[in-house]
Amino acid sequence: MSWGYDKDNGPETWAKTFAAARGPRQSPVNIETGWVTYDENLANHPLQINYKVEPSLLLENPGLSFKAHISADSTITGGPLLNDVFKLVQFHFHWGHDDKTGSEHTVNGKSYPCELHLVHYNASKYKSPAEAVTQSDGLAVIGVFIKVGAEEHAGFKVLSENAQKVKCKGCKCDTGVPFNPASLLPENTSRYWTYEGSLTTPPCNESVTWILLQKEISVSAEQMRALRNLCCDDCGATPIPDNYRPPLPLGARGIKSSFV
Ligand code: BO1
Ligand code: ZN
Repeated sequence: MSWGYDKDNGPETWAKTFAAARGPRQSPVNIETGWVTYDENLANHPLQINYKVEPSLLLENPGLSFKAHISADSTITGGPLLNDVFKLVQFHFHWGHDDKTGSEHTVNGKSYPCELHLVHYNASKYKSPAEAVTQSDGLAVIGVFIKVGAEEHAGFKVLSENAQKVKCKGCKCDTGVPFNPASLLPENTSRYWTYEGSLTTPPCNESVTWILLQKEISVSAEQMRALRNLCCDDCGATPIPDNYRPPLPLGARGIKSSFV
């Protein structure tokens, strides 16, 4: 049986098959804001996000998520990444069947309905994402919390309007529509939390510098429904289940903030 989010193959079972999932720096975690320490180095050497327009947005339904492939030279550097340049490879979402749960990280125990992950690899040190994923400083993921509100999100529109084209597991689609991943970021990216963690899905490698933006974005209920309509089978009969891993212990780790 392959891993998933059901009782018999869900997050509680992953550690049996994937050794890394038993490790000391697993993700996600709960961000207890009272225990976070401000790091002035993060403010003095700001995170720089240099995203480019994708000439044609490529979407995929891998079965348990909704993913976009990146071909443009979009990068981030600075902040906790110091002078290493990390290249954007893909972004994807985690969500719940209703608005009560869905995010992987939580803030003071609070879940958001959805969480966006922009996945980058350390191109200063490694030749490919495949090489980087086994290294402790190999990946950096920007997490954006998503809430559901009255207003439509302009940047999310291309995604929600094209999601139906990859309704079933295994579907890929070249939308032919230009898309800038920066359109999914909140206005303010200077306030974030950061810590050393892992992939939140198997094989759960402990290779991720996490950057969680404090400011969330808001999508409409209809836009959120477009994600919930995606299916985890090849005939479009079964909706993708809640696809978030619950928070793991922080252990000996600390979480730093770029803001007071
Ligand atoms: S996440 O952002 O922590 N949810 C996450 C989870 C799994 C992956 C990436 C991010 N998987 C890895 C694959 C690699 C691939 C890389 C970039 O994604 O294990 O094979 O190169 O797409
Ligand atoms: Zn993810």
